[in-house]
Amino acid sequence: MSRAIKFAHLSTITLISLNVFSQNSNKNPNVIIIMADDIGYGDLDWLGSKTINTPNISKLAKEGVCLTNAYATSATSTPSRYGMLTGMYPWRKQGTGIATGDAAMIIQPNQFTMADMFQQVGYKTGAIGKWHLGLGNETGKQNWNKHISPALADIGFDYSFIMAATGDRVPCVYIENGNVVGLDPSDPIEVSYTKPIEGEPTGKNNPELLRIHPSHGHNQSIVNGISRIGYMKGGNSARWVDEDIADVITAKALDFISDNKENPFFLYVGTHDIHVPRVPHHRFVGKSGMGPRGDAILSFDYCVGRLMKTLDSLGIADNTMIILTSDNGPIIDDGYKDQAFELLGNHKPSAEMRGGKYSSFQAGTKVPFIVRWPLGATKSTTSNAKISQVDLLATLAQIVHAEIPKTGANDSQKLKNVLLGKSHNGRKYIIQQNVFNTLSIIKGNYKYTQPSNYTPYSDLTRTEYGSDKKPQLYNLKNDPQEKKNLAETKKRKTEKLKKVIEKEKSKQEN
Ligand code: NG6
Ligand code: CA
Repeated sequence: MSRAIKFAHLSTITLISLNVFSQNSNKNPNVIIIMADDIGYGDLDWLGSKTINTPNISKLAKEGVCLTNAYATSATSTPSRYGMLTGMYPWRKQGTGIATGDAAMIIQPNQFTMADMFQQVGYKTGAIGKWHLGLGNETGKQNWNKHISPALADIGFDYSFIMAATGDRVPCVYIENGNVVGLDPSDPIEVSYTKPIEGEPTGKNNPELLRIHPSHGHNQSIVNGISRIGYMKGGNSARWVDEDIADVITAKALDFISDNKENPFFLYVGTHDIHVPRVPHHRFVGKSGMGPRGDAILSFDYCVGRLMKTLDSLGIADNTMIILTSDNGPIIDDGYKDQAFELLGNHKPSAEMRGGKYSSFQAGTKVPFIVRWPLGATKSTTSNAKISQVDLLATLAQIVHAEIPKTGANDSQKLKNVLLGKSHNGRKYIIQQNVFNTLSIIKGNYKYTQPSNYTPYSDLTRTEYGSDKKPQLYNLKNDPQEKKNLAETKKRKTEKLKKVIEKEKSKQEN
């Protein structure tokens, strides 16, 4: 079904006027969203850092707007990316938790996406890198040896070059426009998340074959001497080389930019850095002094620099908006023995916040957020306005003069002036979600977290998940580390914030 038919409920007049606008306007910026993986608020030198040197990101930050109170909707990847791309809170929809590598497509073709929005105003749209939002119609039923459908073309992307899920999940191959890249038909791919594949070694049974050992989980199929989550067989010529992932993703992004330099484009780049397994290219090995985790941050910075330089050399940097953020907060040990704890030194991935990836404490979802657009955004600005990644869809639509259908992106707010550093009037409140789908709300200086029976702490990830059987209320201004639960003493405030969440929850998903 063509996209125009899909969104026929946008009136014909609107569509015509939008097309005319896109043809006549040369002002609409190119938009690149760089979505880092698991990079924490304190992991980059964007607000001044003594422990990590990320010169390209520092430059981006100096030339743009640093949004210091910006949030991912969720403390893990799949829901977070779902929220950003659809403008809908992921907790409204079942099945948006951390996806397996053989998950069915989570965003439905009839759902309005950020890519649809850009297409409607004449942009070329691309998604490159980590996907983690499923492919095909049915979980576990994809035929990786044929064209996979539905895929990204069905939700608004003209071009895609992706990893199906994460670096630590099979299948460990790239998929370009629905087809596995470099596949030899005589060595077909088989994938299973339910049972081992006979005759295939695993990290559990064959640790002698491993060059990197898991610390927890990650003991199934072995690819490039690293055991992963899930089982896979075949596709040897198509398997990625972990050391090259960052360069491959960057090269594809640069090609997409060069191919589209004459027309407006929207590019979503999901880096694998700094998710596990952290195996950066040998150019970065040992360079951070913090082991693979720190080296992967340097690799990330280098790739951002290459993107920036390409925009400069093509003469399109001024009218290209780069948004750099992360899908969730940081984690130190996420399942491989890579010495991340041992070599951390004084570096503080969570900055001064409590928690990290998976957590409902602040470090779970409060992420780095930089916007650089020389022609449109204020230079060298820092803003403490509240904004969520869920707002990007409506905000970017506002900037490129696109319409959003009535049933789309309902949770996304138009915050153009906030994004561009011209106003400090952000959202009234932020709603965030931890790995157990427990919701928190931040309004004014207060933060309320729903009670839950889940574990408050994991020995394996060494992370506080923020769960508590009792409701939690913190004053983030006086107590940014969320140490003093005020729920008992400030009952009215607690009740009020609880009601705001309930009201949000009662709104329908569409
Ligand atoms: C967890 C994995 C972790 C990571 C995470 C998803 C184990 C023990 N842990 O289940 O390593 O893959 O899922 O990360 O398997 S995310 O950033 O893509 O959400
Ligand atoms: Ca992540």
